[in-house]
Amino acid sequence: LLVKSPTTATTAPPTPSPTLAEHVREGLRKTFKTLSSMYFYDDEGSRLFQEIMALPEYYPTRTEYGLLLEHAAAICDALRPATGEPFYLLELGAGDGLKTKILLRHLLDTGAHFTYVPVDISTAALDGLSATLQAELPGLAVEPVVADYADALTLMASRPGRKAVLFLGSNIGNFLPNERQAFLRRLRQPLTSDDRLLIGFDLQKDPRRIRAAYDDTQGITAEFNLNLLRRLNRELAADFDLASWQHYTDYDPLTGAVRSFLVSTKAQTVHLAAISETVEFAAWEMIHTENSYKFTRSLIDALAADAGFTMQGFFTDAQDFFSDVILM
Ligand code: AVI
Repeated sequence: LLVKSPTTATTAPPTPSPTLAEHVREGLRKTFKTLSSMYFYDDEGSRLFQEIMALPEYYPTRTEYGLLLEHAAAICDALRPATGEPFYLLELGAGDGLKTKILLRHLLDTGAHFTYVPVDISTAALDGLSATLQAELPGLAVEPVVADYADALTLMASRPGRKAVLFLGSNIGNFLPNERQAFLRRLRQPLTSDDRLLIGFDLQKDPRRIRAAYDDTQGITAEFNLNLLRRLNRELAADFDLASWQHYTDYDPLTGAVRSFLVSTKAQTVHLAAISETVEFAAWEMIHTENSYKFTRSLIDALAADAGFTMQGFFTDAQDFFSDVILM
């Protein structure tokens, strides 16, 4: 079992982790204020995201689940070596493993020899996943790696055998275009022409359907967004009054981006004691908190080519809502 010690630790205020403090200070000093969506996922945020994935409006998760079920055989054939030799199935971002289990089960049922390597920066996420997998798929070999994605890939590159890398969900959509490009190029570096990469991309569709997925009627996505302010109150000793903030989201078909904001409903001053910052907000001023890009086939082709990948397979659901793409 290969388990590195966790790289992040949550500490009580007023000793914030330097990255959160630095990012928040920088983001709230900008002319158009920003906070990074990577800070959504504290315990409460991760719980809310689980709720989002089950919402009627949030189609990506259940669509990808259905498409993996439908195309499991073809996807697994593309991921495993044709010769039947052992390989590594790496997954970037552990999640709850619900979608991954479709592929794991299919591979086990068809006699594949492989080790599943879930990669995450959260030890807790990996521990939870490993425990479920051990109970549900006792025959599975699991080697969790607590690391940054690129580091994990570099680490595994020294092992012999194919590396089939999964990046499911539409996590790629949360990067800005230049970050996305850099991320894919970096992933490509440690991989060889024998390796494979499976990435999930949410596709452009009826703009109203996309918008609704990020502004559900039960207000769970709003809670998820507002939870970021709760986190700053707790971890940076801030005094955001949640009653004067609202969730706002919009889809821009020109760029394919859903953008989410936190809106200050009145002029107000916020103090962040742990980083000695005082921030003024005008009435209806916004903090940009998230981008969720939606793609087209031609955008995906261009992105793959730019990073030095060849498209080996393009799988979608019957409605063309979502795609899982195999790159090599
Ligand atoms: C994690 N990520 C792919 C989600 C998305 O769809 O961009 C996060 C999310 N934000 C609001 N709803 C879901």
